[in-house]
Amino acid sequence: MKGRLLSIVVLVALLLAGLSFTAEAQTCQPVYHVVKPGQNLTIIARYYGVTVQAIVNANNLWNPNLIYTGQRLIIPVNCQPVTPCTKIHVVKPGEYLKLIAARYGTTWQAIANLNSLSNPNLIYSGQRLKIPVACPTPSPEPTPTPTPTGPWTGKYWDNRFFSGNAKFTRSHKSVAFDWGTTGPKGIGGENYAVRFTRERYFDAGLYRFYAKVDDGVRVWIDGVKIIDEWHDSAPTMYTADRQLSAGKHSLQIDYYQHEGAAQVTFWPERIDSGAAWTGQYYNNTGLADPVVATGDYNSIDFNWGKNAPKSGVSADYFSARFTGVFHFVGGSYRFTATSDDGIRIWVDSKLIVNEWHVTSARTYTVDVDVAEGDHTVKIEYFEEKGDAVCELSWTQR
Ligand SMILES: [Ca+2]
Ligand SMILES: [Ca+2]
Ligand SMILES: [Ca+2]
Repeated sequence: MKGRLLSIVVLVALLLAGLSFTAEAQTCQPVYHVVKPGQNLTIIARYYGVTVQAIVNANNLWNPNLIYTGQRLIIPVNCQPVTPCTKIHVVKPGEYLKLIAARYGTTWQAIANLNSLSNPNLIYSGQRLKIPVACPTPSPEPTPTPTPTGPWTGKYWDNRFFSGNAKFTRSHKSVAFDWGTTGPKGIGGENYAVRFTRERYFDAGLYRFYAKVDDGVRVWIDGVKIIDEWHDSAPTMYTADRQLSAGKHSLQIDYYQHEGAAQVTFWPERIDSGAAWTGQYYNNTGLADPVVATGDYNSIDFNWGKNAPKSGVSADYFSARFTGVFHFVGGSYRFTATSDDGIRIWVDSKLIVNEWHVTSARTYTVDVDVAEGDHTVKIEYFEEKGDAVCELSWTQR
């Protein structure tokens, strides 16, 4: 009789343990969201990783565009039944279930249940028991360190207010984006903000900073705000002029897109009289010393005809070298050169035009990818006789 009673108690205990375990395993708390000002269903759905339709269904919303601040929404988050995690314990001599349970911070009933022990008092040395343990929280996917591909750091928020943490960070060669209505990858086409930062060297001089955006933009140099156009807008160009000392300066561009199309392009340009090009002339066609004249120019746009380019230089059988450092925002550029007679052009160490021969005036066109940054452009030119022409220009494609 006593033995039977004990069996019943044990059985009830086992049943209870089983029931409570089952209940725990299935527990899935409903998630509620209280709508805050400015939030719409798209934002809320994205935040919880569910679809707008799922929220609409869960709340019987008749018009998904009509939600109000303070409204309490059920969020149908994915509710996975919890699978208990276990580890194996090998029973040692003298151990009993309660002792083992205490060691693992569980109950003997839970162990008995998990191992379908018909008699929890009957365990033996060497027996392998499954022990319910807390599941290790899955370590978050290691976020791959973005490979630095450029001097700009872009931090992207999926809201217009830089609120909360940035969704991701990317590096960029330049700030020149036309995202249209699709938006940056991983963000969507509307309601986002990007903060671009970098340091760069500037020669001393007067610079014009250009920002062409849809919608809002703010620009800082060394922490001083120089452009403040924080409003919705069709694509608009804003500029600000600043005198800079030689050295490194920090740049920050805050940008936001509300709705419709989106673009942001930023670049600086030196606008003071600091001549862009320096030139040296030689009285031979092979750039052989000595230099017989020099000149500073803002553009290479020479049509000397039958005249000499400068006093001290012959009208025929001369050569010249022009060099300048220019800032490129990065991308594909079309270089157009016209020459009578020969011309060679380099961007940094890359020879992009090599037409070192006698000719009447001819125009050469070449498309070159130029990374964002300062680049040295060098022209070598020679005139044999007759007319003399030397011109170079480029445009971003
Ligand atoms: Ca827009
Ligand atoms: Ca000539
Ligand atoms: Ca000629």
